[in-house]
Parts: sequence; C-alpha cells; structure tokens
Amino acid sequence: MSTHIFHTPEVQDFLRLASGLDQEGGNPRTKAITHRILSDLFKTIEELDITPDEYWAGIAYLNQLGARSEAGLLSPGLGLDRYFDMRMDAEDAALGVAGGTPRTIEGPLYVAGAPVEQGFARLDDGSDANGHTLIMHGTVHGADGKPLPGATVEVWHANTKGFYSHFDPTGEQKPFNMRRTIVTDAQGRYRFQSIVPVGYGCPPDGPTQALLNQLGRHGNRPAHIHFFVSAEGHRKLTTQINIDGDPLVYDDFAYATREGLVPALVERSDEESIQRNGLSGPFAEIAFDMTLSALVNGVDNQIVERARLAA
Ligand code: MBD
Ligand code: FE
Repeated sequence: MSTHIFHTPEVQDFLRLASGLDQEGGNPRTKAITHRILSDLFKTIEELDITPDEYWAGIAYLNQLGARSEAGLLSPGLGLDRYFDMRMDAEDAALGVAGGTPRTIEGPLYVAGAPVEQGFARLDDGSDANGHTLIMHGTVHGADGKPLPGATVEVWHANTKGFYSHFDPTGEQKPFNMRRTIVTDAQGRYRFQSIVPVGYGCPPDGPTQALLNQLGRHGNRPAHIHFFVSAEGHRKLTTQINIDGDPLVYDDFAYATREGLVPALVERSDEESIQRNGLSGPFAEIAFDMTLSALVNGVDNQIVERARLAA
C-alpha cells in the first residue's frame, strides 16, 4: 500500500482526539506521552507499511509478555534500561558530578525485605551442590573519599543454574537465598560469603527470547552480582559487578557491563587464606570498593521508583 494519510488534518485531529487532548479531565502528562507514542506508531505503520497481520501479531505478543510477566525483561533486552543510565550519566556530566562507582541497571529480579546483617553475611544456604565458594568484600566510600560506616549494601545474585530465588522455575530455592542487606562496619567495610553465580538466560520458551530470536540476538547475561548501596547524605547507587572471565562479559544481552565493574576474581587454595575465612577448601575472592556520590542540592536527584517485589 502506498497511501500516505498520516499528515492529513483528519489523521492529526484523530490523534489528538484519541489522546484526550480535547478533554478537560485526565492527566496532561499521560495525554502528552500517549499523543507522542500513538503518533509515532501511526507514522511507523504508514512508513513501514505494517500489515494488519503484523499489527495483530504485535498485539498478541503484548498479551504474551504480560501473561509471562516479561515486560521488565524485554526492557533491558531492548536496551531501554541502559538508555536511562546513559541519560543519568549525561545529566551527571552536565551537573559536574563525577568520580563515583559507575551505575548500571537494576534488572527485574530484586526483592525487597532481605535479612539484614552487620558487616558480614552468608548469602547462600549451602544447598547448591555445584557451588564454588565466593568471598567478596570491600569498603564503601563517601563522596569525600572517606569510608562510610553504617552504609547499607543490598546484594542479590543467581545460583549455579542462573536462577534467582523468588523467580526460580525449579522452585528449589528458599526465600531470600542469595539475597541480603549488609550494613558496613565501623571502617565502612562489607563482606560476604556466597557461591560464584552463573549467568542468567531468558526463559527459552518466553516472549522475550522469541523477539530476540527474530532479531538474531541471544538472551544471555554474563555471571553478575547486583547491588544497591545507600548511605546518609548520598545518592543510592544501583550497580552490578561481572564475574571476570565469563565469556559473555562483553556480550551481555542487557548491556549492563561497564568499565570499572569487572573486578579481578582470584582463586585461593592456600591453607592460610582458607583458614582465615573459616572455610574448608579452595574459594574465589573478589575485592571491590565502592564510592557513592553526594546528594545534589540536598536530594537524590536520580532515585528510581518502580514496582518491585517485596517478601
Ligand atoms: C537478570 O538477572 C538481570 O540482571 C537482568 C538485567 C535481566 C534479566 C536477568
Ligand atoms: Fe541479574
């Protein structure tokens, strides 16, 4: 079809009508966003000559996405989460904010309400038979470079199948397995024992993977560990570290890898290290210090509110 009607007054009036722009009630922001997105969609339909069959396949797709609760998974897969980070980085640059640990995306698998521990926590419950012990530790620094006692380090990661507790299709994991909130000690230090995670893969039969297949892309993440770090007088940091050596470290379907977020992982098998950590065998060690950024004019100007599971 080579008809071009998008720019006609009829279609332009129709877009305003459908977006409620001629109505008194409703929410002006919602109207503005709806009008823009609807206009872009109408235009796309015309310019790419999208057929009704293609359109209705898209509608069925949206229903599948909702039915499988995968909207929050498709979002990072299409780079939207990364784009919001790029925008926040640019805003920081414009404001002259620099120097803290790089942010990277939250992802869809955080759960609020994890057990709180002081200084040290064991994250795993020992039930993952394939687990290789991990000791990770570091100091949380404030914007002035000084250690921050009493800072909150929320940490969450996957097991050796790449599954997260509360979202594990096998049902194997107990609530809050590999999820803790660690409060830094008097020297600003956090420390935890867990197991080295394995990378996540999108559900192979789900709608996110189906679209990625159409794009010729994979749906896998390198092994990683998530953090929220919060402290008085500072902005909340959302970040992750990647497990160094994972083949996908620079090929993440969610685009979360960043310079400065791939700390060295050191294998320790000497008796001294094993005993000092109260362990019985070889383990992997990651040292990773973090630096928070100061509030901007007294507020966290980049705090993100979103629907999150709480248990
Ligand atoms: C994850 O574990 C994750 O961190 C992201 C961003 C997407 C899917 C699964
Ligand atoms: Fe993750």
